[in-house]
Amino acid sequence: MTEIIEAIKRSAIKISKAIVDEEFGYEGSVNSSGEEQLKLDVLSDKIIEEELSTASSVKAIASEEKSEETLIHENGKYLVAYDPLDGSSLVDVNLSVGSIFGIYENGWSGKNLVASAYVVYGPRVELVVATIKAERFILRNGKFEFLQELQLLQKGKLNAPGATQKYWYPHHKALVESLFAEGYRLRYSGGMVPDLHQILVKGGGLFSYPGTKDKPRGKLRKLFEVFPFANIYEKAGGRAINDAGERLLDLSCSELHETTPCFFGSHYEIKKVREYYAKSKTA
Ligand code: P6P
Repeated sequence: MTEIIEAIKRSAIKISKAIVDEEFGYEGSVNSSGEEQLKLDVLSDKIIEEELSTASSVKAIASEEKSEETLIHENGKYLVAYDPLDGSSLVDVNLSVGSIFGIYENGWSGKNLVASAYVVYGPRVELVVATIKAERFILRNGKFEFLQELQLLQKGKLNAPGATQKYWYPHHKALVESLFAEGYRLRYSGGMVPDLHQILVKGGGLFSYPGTKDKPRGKLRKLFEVFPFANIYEKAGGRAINDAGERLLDLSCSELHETTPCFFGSHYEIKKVREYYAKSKTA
C-alpha cells in the first residue's frame, strides 16, 4: 500500500506542474462517458498510469478517462480506480481541481475498497489519505508534510448542493432549502474535490449530488469518485449514503462507470437527508 501512496504523491507533483505549465485546450477525443477530453485530462491520466505501473502491488488500474481496466502486474494485490483530473474544465477559470483514487482488493465494489485518497490542486497542493484515519498533508519544498487528522463535527455549517436545480425532485429541493433556512452557507464550485475538501476541513455540512429528473442515477461515478470519498468521510467520522438511505460503501458496482446519487456529510445533515427522502416515499 505504501508504494501506491508514494506513486500518488509523485503523480500529484507532476500533475500540479502540468496544470501550471501545459497549455489549456481540447485533445479532440471523448472519454468513456462521452465527455470531451482536455489535453490535461489525457496527460494526467498518462502520468498516473506510469507512476502506478512502478508499484508491483498493483494488479490492475481503471481510469475514468478509459472505458476498460488495464492489467498491470498479474500477481499484484490491489486494484486502483482513479479520476485523474476531476473538474478539469475549472482549470480554464483558475478554480481548484483534483485527482481521486480508490484502492480495492479482490473486486470493484464498495465492500472491496480498502483505502482511498485525493489530491487538491489549489493555491496549495494538498493530499488526503484514508486507510484507518483520514489524514491531511500539504506539499512544501517538494515533499508532502503531515498537517492534521480530519474529524467532522456532529453538525456543520456548509451546504454544497450539486446538479441542475431545474431538475431537482421536490423533496430534494425542500431538503436543500431547509438547510439554508437554518443558516447554512452555500459553498459550491462545481469541483467535487475542493467542495468536499472544504466541508471536511471546516468540520462539517452536506455535499449532495442527487438523482434528478434528467439524470435519475446521478452523475458521479461509484468507483472513481463516490466510494473513495465515502471512505474518507466515514474515516473522518461522517456518513455517506445514497438516495435510498443505503451506506454507499455497501453498494455493489455492475459496470465500471456506474453512477449513483450520493450524499456526504456530518451525522445531523445525513439524518435530514434520510428524513426528507423517506417522506418522499410516503407522499
Ligand atoms: P454539476 C465535475 O465535472 C464533476 O464531475 C464533479 O467534480 C462535480 O461535483 C460535478 O461534476 C458538478 O456537476 O452538474 O453540479 O455542474
